[in-house]
Parts: sequence; C-alpha cells; structure tokens
Amino acid sequence: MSTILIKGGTVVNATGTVEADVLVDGERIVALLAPGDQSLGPVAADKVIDATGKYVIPGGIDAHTHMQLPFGGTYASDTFETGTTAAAWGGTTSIIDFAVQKYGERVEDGLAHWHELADGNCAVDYGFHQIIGGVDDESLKAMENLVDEGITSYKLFMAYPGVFYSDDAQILRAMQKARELGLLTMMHAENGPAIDVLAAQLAESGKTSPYYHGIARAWQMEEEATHRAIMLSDLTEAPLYIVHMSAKQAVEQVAWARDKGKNVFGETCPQYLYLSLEKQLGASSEEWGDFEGAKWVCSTPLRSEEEGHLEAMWQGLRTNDLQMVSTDHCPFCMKDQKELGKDDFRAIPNGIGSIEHRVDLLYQGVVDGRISLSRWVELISTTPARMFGLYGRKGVVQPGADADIVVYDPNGHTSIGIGEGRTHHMNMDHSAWEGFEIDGHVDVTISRGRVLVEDGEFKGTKGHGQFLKRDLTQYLV
Ligand code: DUC
Ligand code: ZN
Ligand code: ZN
Repeated sequence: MSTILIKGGTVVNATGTVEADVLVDGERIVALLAPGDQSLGPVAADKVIDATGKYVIPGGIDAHTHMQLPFGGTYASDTFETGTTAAAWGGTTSIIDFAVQKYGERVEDGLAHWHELADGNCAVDYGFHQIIGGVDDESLKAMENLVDEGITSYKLFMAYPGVFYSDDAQILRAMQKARELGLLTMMHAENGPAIDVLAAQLAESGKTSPYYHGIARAWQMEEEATHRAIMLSDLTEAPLYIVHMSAKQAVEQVAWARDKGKNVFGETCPQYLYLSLEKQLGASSEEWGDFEGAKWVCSTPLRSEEEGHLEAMWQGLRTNDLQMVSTDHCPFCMKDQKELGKDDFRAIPNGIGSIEHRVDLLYQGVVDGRISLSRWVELISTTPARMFGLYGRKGVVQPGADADIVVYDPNGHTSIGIGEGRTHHMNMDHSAWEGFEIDGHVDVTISRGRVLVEDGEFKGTKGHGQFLKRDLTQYLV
C-alpha cells in the first residue's frame, strides 16, 4: 500500500472550497490537512503531488455511457478499454454503462454478457444500469434480482419501436415492479411511433439528410413523452429519471412535477448545452457535403439555438430543474458506421462520443459564468454519486471516500479534437467537439489511489477498474 500527499491545492466539493492537503493511503482518502499543519508531526508520503494554484476535486462520474452498444446494424466504436481510458484522460473515474436486454433475450443473459465485455477491461470503476428491451412476465420477474446484483436502476424506451420500445402498458407494469423493488426508472422519453411516421414522410419526400433527423424528432415528441412518463410515475409512485433531455418544453414538464414534490429528475448532456440543430446537424463540409451533420445525429436530437433550447438547459442546471449532466457516450465512426445512413438519415446510427470532455466542457461553464465552481463539482461527480447510490464512496473528497481525485488546473488549457496538438483518445475517426477550446486542464487523474494520468501520460491499465455494486438512489425527496 502506498501513500500520496496532494499538497497546496484548493479542495472543491459540492458544499464549498477549502485550502487543504489531501492524504491518500492505499485506495482511500485518509485525511484533509490544513496547509502547513505539523501538529500531528510531519506528514511523510511515498509520492507528493504539487497542486499549488489548482483545484483538487472528486473524480468525475459519467452515469450514462454505451460501450459496444449494438445499434442500427453496428456497434458503438469504444470498447470498455478504449472508452474508460478516454474517460481517465478527461478526469472521469467512474462510469455507469447500460447492460442490454434485447427483446426475446433473457435479462440474466444480457447482463452476463455485459459483465463479460467489461470484466478485466476497464481502466476506471464501472457500474451498470439494466436496459429492459422487452417488458413481459419473465423480464419483470428477472428485475427482482437486480438490486442484489448492485444494479439499482433500469432503462425503458418510449422510442425505437421494434427495437427497445415499451408501450404504455409495459411501462406501467415495469414501474409498478420498480416501485416495489426500489429501482429507479430511467426513461428515454420520445414518442417513437409518431416520430417514425414523421421520419418516413420526410424521407419519402426526398428530405434524407441528417438535418431532418432533428426535424422528425420534434420537441413536441419529447414534451409529450416526458409528460406521459411523469403521469405513469405519479400513478405508480415510482421515482423517474428522464435521460438526455434537450427540449425546453420537456424540462418545463420536469420542473412542473418537481414543484409538486414528485421524485422526477432530469438529465441533459454536453451536446444539448453547446451544439445545435442549425450549426451542427445542418452543417456541410467539403469532405461530406450535407452528410457532415451525421457526426451529430443522436437522440434526443440537437435542438434549435434560436428557439432557446440550449439556454434553457443551462438555466435548468442553475435552478436544479435539471440535476444531472451525463454524456450518453455512444460513439460511431463516420467511415462504415454513420455512412450506413448516407442516403437516408433513418439509417444513421444514433450517438455522439463525449466521455473524455464532460469535465472540461462543464468547467468552461464556470469560466463563462454560467455555473459556480461548487455546482460544477456537484454536476460532474456529487449528484451522479447520490442519484445512483455511490455517495460517500464516490462523489466527494473526504476521509473514508475512495481516492478518486482529479487535480484540475484553472490556468491550463485544453484544445479538443483530433487535429494537431489537440486531445482525443476515444475510438472514433472524428470528434464531435473539434475546435472547442477549454480554459482549464485535467492535470492528474487518480482512481482508488492509483495515478492513471499525470504529466500528459496515461499510466493506468485495463483491469484496474472494478465493478461497482450500487446502493439504491440517495437522491429521493
Ligand atoms: N440515443 C443515442 O443517441 N444513442 C444511443 C441510444 C439513444 O437513446
Ligand atoms: Zn436513450
Ligand atoms: Zn443512452
């Protein structure tokens, strides 16, 4: 067991900041010491990290990722190894990925397969949510084992008919079961059947470019599904978490439910804070023509900046109408993957890769005066820990917690992208964030007392990351 002393930094937790040295022994934080305090004698450590002028924060927790997800005839291009390595580069020390049960498959088999994919391959700690892609008697019964497996949340889809879709009757039954078991229901809230009709009408009239993905998946489809999910959650008293929200009207629905004291929570993603229907989904390039926009085809879709959706997401984060920012990391290359939809946006695999950049992109929100420093830490680490039953172990720099620590330099700089001199470690042939400049930098990433990134070098290994058995949500009102 070795010890690390992180000296001279400003410790930032969700509750505030303090000048303190942080002592790590083995996998845990054992003390926060007032700077220069020798009252307990000199502190000796095997390794000293100088954090003067820097922030010392709890490692990021990305609670929504899809490594190797089968989607649209292909697979998300990051493996657990490449995706979690990129996570470490960006200051994220835990992920929660979605184990998949496809329709017709046993939940137990889908989950076992996900364990096989991740086990021994992760550079950082990982947990699972369970996708229930076919709600029936058998899968409802299988949900009864999830809490013991350390999987305390599951996801349903109101979109993607014929793939992951659940109808209202299935949602009702699953929520009744979730209420009984204490599981948190995560919902992809878009009206899939109606979207599919709109998408077919657009494609048949020759509107086949990526931009029309955003038109077909209209905000009304997100607002309506969000409202419907809230009412089913109200009826069943099952806590509800709406994933990847992008429409301001849908956030209003969440705010409405929360104002009534309901256990309804909302997550947005960096892409809905910074990227838009007009600039990205509607983009053209020399290389790809108007297919350039395929880089940003994800669901829910990027929304209109002019209509105020992006601004509304930032506001939701300030007011806590939205509690969470996860990436929905689901990367696909342009070559051979996004290209599947070259002639028809409906065949473009949905997803954006961002796992490496969430901590930085949100820090830029601090620099730009959109959120406070403590809110940054709350969003990147503390709330995900509380929401998904990890708090105390993760999400805070305090004695007893896992030594998942990031030294963040507010005077550093990060140029995002695959171009010369830029950062990019995700397994993709492009970056959805090319050219983004961040006024800060992840200097050191530590996971359970092990330095993973330091001096611009990756020092971790696949297999260091352990499976996180999670407790029930700690965020209920
Ligand atoms: N949305 C995406 O963009 N990708 C994967 C699944 C999803 O719901
Ligand atoms: Zn989804
Ligand atoms: Zn997702």
